[in-house]
Amino acid sequence: MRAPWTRRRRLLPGLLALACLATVAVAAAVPLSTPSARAADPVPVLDATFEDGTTQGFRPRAGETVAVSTAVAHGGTRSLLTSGRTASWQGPAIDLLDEMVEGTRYTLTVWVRLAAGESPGQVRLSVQRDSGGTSAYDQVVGDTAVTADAWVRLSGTYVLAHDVDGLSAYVETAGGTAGLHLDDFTMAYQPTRPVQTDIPALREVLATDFPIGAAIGNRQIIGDQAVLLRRHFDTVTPGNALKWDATQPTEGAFRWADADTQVGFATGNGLSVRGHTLVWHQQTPAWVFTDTDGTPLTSDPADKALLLSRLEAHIRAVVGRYGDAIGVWDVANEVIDENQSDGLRRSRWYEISGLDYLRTAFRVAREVAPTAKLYINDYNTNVPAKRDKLRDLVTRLRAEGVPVDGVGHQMHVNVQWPSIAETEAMLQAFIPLGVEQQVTEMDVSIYVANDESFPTPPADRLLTQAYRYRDLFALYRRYADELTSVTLWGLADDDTWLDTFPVARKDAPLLFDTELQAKSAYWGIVDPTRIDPTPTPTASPTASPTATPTTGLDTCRATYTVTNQWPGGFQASLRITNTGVAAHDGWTVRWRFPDGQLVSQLWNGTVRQDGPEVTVTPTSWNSALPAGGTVEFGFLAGWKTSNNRPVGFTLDGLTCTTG
Ligand code: 9MR
Repeated sequence: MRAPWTRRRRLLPGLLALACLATVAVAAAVPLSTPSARAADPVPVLDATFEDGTTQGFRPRAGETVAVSTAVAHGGTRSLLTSGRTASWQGPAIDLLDEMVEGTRYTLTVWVRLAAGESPGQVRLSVQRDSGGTSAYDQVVGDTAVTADAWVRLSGTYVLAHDVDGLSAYVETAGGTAGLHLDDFTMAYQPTRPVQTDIPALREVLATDFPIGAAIGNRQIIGDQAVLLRRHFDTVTPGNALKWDATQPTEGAFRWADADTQVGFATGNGLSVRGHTLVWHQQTPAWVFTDTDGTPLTSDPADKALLLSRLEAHIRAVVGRYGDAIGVWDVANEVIDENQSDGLRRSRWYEISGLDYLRTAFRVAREVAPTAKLYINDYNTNVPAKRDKLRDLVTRLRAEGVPVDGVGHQMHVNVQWPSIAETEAMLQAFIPLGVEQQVTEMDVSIYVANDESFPTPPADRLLTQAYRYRDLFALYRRYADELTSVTLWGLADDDTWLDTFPVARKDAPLLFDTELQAKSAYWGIVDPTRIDPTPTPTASPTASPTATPTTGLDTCRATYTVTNQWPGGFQASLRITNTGVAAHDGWTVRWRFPDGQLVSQLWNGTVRQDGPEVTVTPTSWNSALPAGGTVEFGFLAGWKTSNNRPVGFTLDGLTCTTG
C-alpha cells in the first residue's frame, strides 16, 4: 500500500505541449550553459490597455467599483479606476484560470497610481488561488510605494504550482482604501532556459563532505525546477508546508496537501527531508494560544497544561504522519533572544510555559520518531552574544536529558557579513557539546543596507557573492566532520523570501539565477577558477582581510549594514576601513543617528551615546588599525518611527566615505 502522504500530481492539460515548445524555442536561441546569455523573449498571453473603453476582463474583488477612466493614462488616453474600496484587500482583479498553465512561468506587469487627491501609500500585486472552497494568496510583487502623481510599475514572475479551480491576479494596497488607477496590464509566458546538463552536480562535488539541500515549495517540484533540484541536491526542506499554520490551521483539522506532495516528491526521487518546524513563535495560528472562548492563555497551571497538550497532539500528528520519511526535525525554531539576560525569547510559548514547551516538544518528537535527529535551529548564531546564549541553552537542556541532537545554523547572510572567522567561531562553539551541526537556511543577499535596491544584480555584487560562497563552503568543508548537512534557503533566484524581506526588492541570494542557470556563486563552490572575473571585483570581505591603502584625500571608509530589523529594534554592523596612509591605533569612531535610534549593546568595542551622537572606542584586542586595515563591530539598537542610516561617520575626527 502507498504511504498516505504520497499523491500523484495532476498536470493541467497543455503543460507538456507548452514545456516542449519552451525547450525547443529556447534551445534554438540560447546555447547550453552560457551563464551570461539572456532569457528568451516573453510571449504575450494577455494585455489590457483599456483603450477600447471596456474593463477588458477586470472586475472588482468584492463590492468596489471598477470602471474605465480618462482622468489619467499610462499609455493612450484611458486607464482603469477602482473606487469605493472599503478594505485594503479590495481592488481590481482579472481571472486567469483559463490562461495559466500549471508549472509554467509567467511575467505579470501592471502600472499603478493612486487616484487624484489620495495620500501616498503602498500597493502590491498578488494572485488568489481557490481550491475546493479554500483560498490562498501569493504575492507576485511586494509592497511598493505609490503616489497620485506618478505611475509605478509592478512586475514579477509567477508559477502556478497547485491544482486550482479558481485563479485571479489582483492589485491591493498595504493599508487604507485609496482609489487607484491601473493601466497597461500584461501577462506573458516567460520561456525558461534548459537546465544545464554539462556542469557538475553539486551533490557529487560535495559527496565526500556532507549532503547538500534546498528549501522547496510546490513550485520547486514541477517542471524545470524539479529537474534542477534532482540534479544537484541530496536533501530538501519544505519551506512552509510543515509549519503549524500550514498543517493545523484550526484545532484538530489537519491539512496535509502541500506537505504530502513535497515529502512524496522527495521520497519518490531519493531525496531526504529535513522537517521544518514543530514549534516556532511565527506562523503559529492564534488558536494555539487562546482559550476555546478566545481568551489569551496565561501561565496558570491549567492554561499551561492546555498549551502543552496541544503541542503534544500537534507533534504526534505531524511527526507521526511522515515516520521514517523525515530523518531530521527542526523541533524548535528561533527560541533565543540574546537581549534577555537568560537568553530566552519571550514568545507566547515561553510566557505561558517557561522552558517546558521545549522539554515537551523534544520529548514527544523523540517518542514518535526515535531514530530522527532532533534539532534546535536559529538565525544569527554567528553573533557572539546569540551564539553563547544558544550554547548555554543547549547545554542546559541536554544536561536535563532533553534529547537535543543537533544545532541548526540558519546562515541568512549577505555579501559582506559575517566574517569567516566569526562563522568558524560559531561552528567551534558547539563542538565541545557533542552535538551534530547543520547549516539549515543559507542564502547570501546581494544587499548590505535596507535602502539599496537594484533592478538587476550588479556584477560586482555577484562576484563578491561568489567569493563568499567559495570561502564559506571552504570553511564548511574543513568542518565536514561536524556538519551533517548544508541546506540553502531556496533553489534559484526566481523564488526567494528575500524578494520581500526586509523590503520589497529583487534579491539574488542563491546559486542559480532566475533562468535556473549556474551563477558565479555556484562556481565558487564547485570550481572557483571558473568564477566569471569580468567585472571589476569589490574585494572579497574574507579573501582579502585588508584593503589596499590608497593615498589622497579619502582617509576611511564606513560600511554600515542593518543585518536584521524588527518592530522597535534592529541589529547592525559597522566596518571601518583605514584607506589612508597612516595608522589609527587606539581609534575613535563616531556617527550620528538621524531618527533617535539608541544603541543598547555593542560588541567588539566600547560605546558611548550622547543624544544622536555615538562614539565607539576599541576593546583591548582590536585597537590597532594600520593603513589598509579594517575594524568591525556590531550592535543592537532600538528605533521608533523610522530607521534611516547614520550620517557623519568619522575616524579620529576625519570624515569617512560611505559604501
Ligand atoms: O521561507 C519562508 C517564507 O516563505 C515565509 O514567508 C516566512 C514567514 O516567516 O518564513 C520563511 O522561512 C523562514 C524559516 O521558516 C525560519 N527562518 C527564517 C526563514 C525566512 O524568513
